[in-house]
Amino acid sequence: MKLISPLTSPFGRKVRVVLAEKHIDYQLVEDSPLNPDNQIATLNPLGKVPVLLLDDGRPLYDSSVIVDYLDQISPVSKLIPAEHRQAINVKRWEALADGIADAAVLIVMEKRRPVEQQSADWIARQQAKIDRGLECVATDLADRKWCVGDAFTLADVAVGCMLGYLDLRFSELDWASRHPNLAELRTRLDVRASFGDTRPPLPV
Ligand SMILES: N[C@@H](CCC(=O)N[C@@H](CS)C(=O)NCC(=O)O)C(=O)O
Repeated sequence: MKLISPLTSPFGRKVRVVLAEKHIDYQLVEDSPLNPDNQIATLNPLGKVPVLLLDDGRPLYDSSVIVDYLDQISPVSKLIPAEHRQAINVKRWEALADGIADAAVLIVMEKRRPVEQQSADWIARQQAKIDRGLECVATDLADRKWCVGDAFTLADVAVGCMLGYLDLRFSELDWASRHPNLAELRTRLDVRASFGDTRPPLPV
C-alpha cells in the first residue's frame, strides 16, 4: 500500500506512527495539496492528505478512517480497544487532538495568504480552539501515564502528533510550560521509535 502525505502533516504523521507501531510495510509518496501539479483530488475529492492507496487501487481517507482500517487488518499492537465504550473513548480523544491540529493547520494556511487578505478575527477564533483544546487534553490526562486506561493507544498517538505539529509551527506558543503533564507525555512518546522515525523536518 502507498501513503500519500507530506512529512509535515500531523494527520499523515498519525498514520505513519500507526503503521510503524503495527510493523506494516508501505511506500510513502511525499505529496501535498499545495504542490501545483499534485493529483490528490483524483484520489480524494476533498483534495486533502493523507490518503492511503490500497493494493487493489482503492483510496482511503481521512486519517481517522485509515488508522481504524490499519488497526483492524493487523493484530499487532492493537491501538483501538475491542470493547465499544473504550473504543469510543479513544476516538473522542483522537477527535479532540485532530480538531486542535485542524485549527493549527488552518492558521498556518491563513498566514500564507497575502497579509491584506488575512483575517485576524478568524485566526483568533482558531487560536481559541487550540487553547481550549489543550486545556481539555491536559485536564483529562491529569497525572496519568497514558490518555486512556493504563495502555498506549491511538489517543496517545493522536495527541503526540498534534503536540509535535504545535512544536513545528507554533514554537512561540510554549504549551509545555502551561501544561507540564503534556510535556511529560511528549517525553514518553518521543522515545518510541514510531515517533522518533516520523519526526517532521524543521521548516526551511
Ligand atoms: N480530517 C482530515 C484532515 C486532513 C487535512 O486537513 N490535511 C491537510 C494537510 S495537514 C490538507 O490536506 N489540507 C489541504 C486543504 O484543506 O485543502 C484527516 O484527518 O485526514
